[in-house]
Amino acid sequence: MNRLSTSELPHPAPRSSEPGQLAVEILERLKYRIGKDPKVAKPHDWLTAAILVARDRITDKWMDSTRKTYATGAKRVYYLSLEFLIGRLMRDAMTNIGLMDEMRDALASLGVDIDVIAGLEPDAALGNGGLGRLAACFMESMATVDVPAYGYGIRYMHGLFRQQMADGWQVELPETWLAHGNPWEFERRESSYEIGFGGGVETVNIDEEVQRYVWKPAERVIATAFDTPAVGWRAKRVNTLRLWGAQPIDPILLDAFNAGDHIGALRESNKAESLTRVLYPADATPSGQELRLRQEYFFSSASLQDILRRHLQQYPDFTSLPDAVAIQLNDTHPAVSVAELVRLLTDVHGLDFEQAWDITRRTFSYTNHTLLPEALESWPVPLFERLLPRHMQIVYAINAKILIEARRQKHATDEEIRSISLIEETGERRVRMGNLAFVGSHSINGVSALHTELMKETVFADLHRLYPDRINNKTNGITPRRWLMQCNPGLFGLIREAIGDEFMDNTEALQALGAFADQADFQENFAAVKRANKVKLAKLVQSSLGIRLDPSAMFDIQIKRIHEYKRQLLNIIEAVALYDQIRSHPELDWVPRVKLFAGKAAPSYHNAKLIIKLANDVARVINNDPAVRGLLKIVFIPNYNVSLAEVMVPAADLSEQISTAGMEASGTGNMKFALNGALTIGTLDGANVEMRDWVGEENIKIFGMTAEEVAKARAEGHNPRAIIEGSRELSQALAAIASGVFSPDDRNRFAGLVDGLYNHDWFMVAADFEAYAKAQREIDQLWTRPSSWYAQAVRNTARMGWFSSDRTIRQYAGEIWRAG
Ligand code: HBZ
Repeated sequence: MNRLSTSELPHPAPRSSEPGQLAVEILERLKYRIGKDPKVAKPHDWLTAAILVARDRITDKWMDSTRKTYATGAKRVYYLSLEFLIGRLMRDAMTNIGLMDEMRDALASLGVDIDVIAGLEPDAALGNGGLGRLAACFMESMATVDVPAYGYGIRYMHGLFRQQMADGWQVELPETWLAHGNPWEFERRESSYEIGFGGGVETVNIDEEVQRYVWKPAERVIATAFDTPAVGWRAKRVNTLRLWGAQPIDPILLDAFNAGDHIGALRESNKAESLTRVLYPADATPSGQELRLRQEYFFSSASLQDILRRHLQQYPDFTSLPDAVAIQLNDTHPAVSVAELVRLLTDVHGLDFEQAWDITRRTFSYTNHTLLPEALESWPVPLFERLLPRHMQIVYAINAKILIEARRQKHATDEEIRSISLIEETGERRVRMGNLAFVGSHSINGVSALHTELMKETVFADLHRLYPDRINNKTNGITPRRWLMQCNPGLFGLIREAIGDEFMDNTEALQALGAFADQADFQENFAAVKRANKVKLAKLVQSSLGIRLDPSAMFDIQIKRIHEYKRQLLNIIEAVALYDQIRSHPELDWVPRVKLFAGKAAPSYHNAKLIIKLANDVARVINNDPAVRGLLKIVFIPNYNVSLAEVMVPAADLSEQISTAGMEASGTGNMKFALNGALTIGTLDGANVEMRDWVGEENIKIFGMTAEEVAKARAEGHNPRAIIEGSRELSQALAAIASGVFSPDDRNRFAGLVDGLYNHDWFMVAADFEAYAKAQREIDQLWTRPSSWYAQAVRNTARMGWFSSDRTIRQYAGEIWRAG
């Protein structure tokens, strides 16, 4: 192969996957796109150059995919989500397009280590937690299973805050993922739409019978598209993630500027940019902020205008919309879309209300991710009316229609009418976004079997009685590319050696690994891979926190948002109890354990932040007590994000999935750990229930109250004080925490937290403690029998194939979207 020198390089460079050719292309991008000589190029420049090369290859496939969608007239799926928790894209995109090995060689030939530059790519953290990460897994799986899909969201300039620790307390710092630019995205100035806010509604008489409504917004901003390719496995298809940025109509108010008001001249500009400046960091308590509603409407309207424009390019009118288009609402955050589509179809495109409503309902479907009452979105009527006056009218019109139908056809009682109404009438009048999303959709799905059943019995009980065919289940999944192949190359290689390649295209073929579960030599190899992953995590902990971990100890990991219902507190209290036991019984054979935690708390969530401080306070005392002899270590790793999860998940021996039963809609971390050969200790909650069914109850440690028992205890009133007083271990642990053993500088710091357990214990921490501690000691016993432990671990990996998001997406496509 003759190598071209950069000086004789034709432009554009010919395409070949040969590493020498790739190296040429990298040098070409470095010179012409970044303007750097290789001699002075910084690691970041190499990263950008490598991404640009990969992006060009991807772009060819991208255009093929778009052409194919047009040519076949295939139905398009639109996934509307206020969050996409993507993480890094380089390894993902390059693996999926089959360029990873050649790129590694090409960069090496230029003296660049791909792992070093890959580590410089910032995480795109445009999401809070599970809901946003699910959207990212879905983008990859929709491309993989060949569904023509677009993700729509917001291009936040600042993603989820960076978490730092200051003396064990969480401190939030701004995140700046765009600081070095974003080589993945294409800005599309031509795809821009006007978005209005406020103002009033005028009526125009078209003729004697027909009236038209014209919304005259007081404020307007421009939404501009930024497109990022979403590459499917083996680059079968490349879809588009379209994120909206905001721009002012007048970037500078020249009159104001010329009058000397240089700050006021930027008013419009600042106002527009504030819309997309930052991701709201609350994951379970939607903030009642006006800016949040503005964000929701901004991205809903831009997305729908874009969808309608694309539709009219291919079809004469909108009667075909429900057959050509499926729009999935990711939780209620885009629910205002229901009213916006009705508005666009009636006011802008001249359809009558009945027709518009019929099209709307047949086009939308809605996914619910939570039953927590405080997390269900609703907006005060006065705010909604002021910001979106025309939408308020439409919400009333929809409500009237639904309520009349409910009374006349379904003989709904007054109480049922109150509960299904789009307007909350008790106390301050509010628009209920969950009810709006429900009535505006033909499908409403939960994200695990248990969660879906509870939806029918609780939040949507009355709507479900009226529309019994709408609620269905789609159990969540995870992409096996990121969460096995890429994050755990050791295990991936071992599996391939054992069972061949089929599982790479069909994750359920992992079943074949079950045959190896009891083989001693396979177990040894499996354990060696796990150990190597633990060594890698231990190095990270050593270098970032200066804590030395023994990789032969059991790595017991709980990583997720910090929330009372997820019960990190239960885990910490158990650690305190164990600490006490180790000190009281030094003669016993304690199993060495490292309990690792990571996760962010919503900045306004007082108790969650206190729980982080408690973890750090307890860690300091236990880790420095010589009496513990290193048998127990506690580590809280700051700034949890997707990239950190990619290191922690493969290194876990034990996965903590211990939410109060009935409260975790599904969980997806639970799936990642089990797929990577960790055993789970968990409650019968969310998808844990289905995981137990798949891996077998002998291969998962389930403990504690059921959802039914929790509901009963809450309804009948339970007595946590009696429970605590009945458990010596628990009362001693709580006494130690409450009296300041771990907080000598502020002995009362945790008194309130402990009081909450004595007085109401809403999350059943005390109620589940004994069962949890017992389950942990059984886990210790199993650990002392490595062949039994690894047999179970291998079976977990072998039996988790069903939890691939490819399966989930096939179910959405077949049963909800009727696409692909
Ligand atoms: O969605 C999570 C559920 O808690 C989890 O059980 C499930 O697996 C996952 C995917 O279905 N929910 C969230 O992550 N929710 C949010 O992040 C959220 C964000 C903003 C809000 C409310 C909730 O205003």
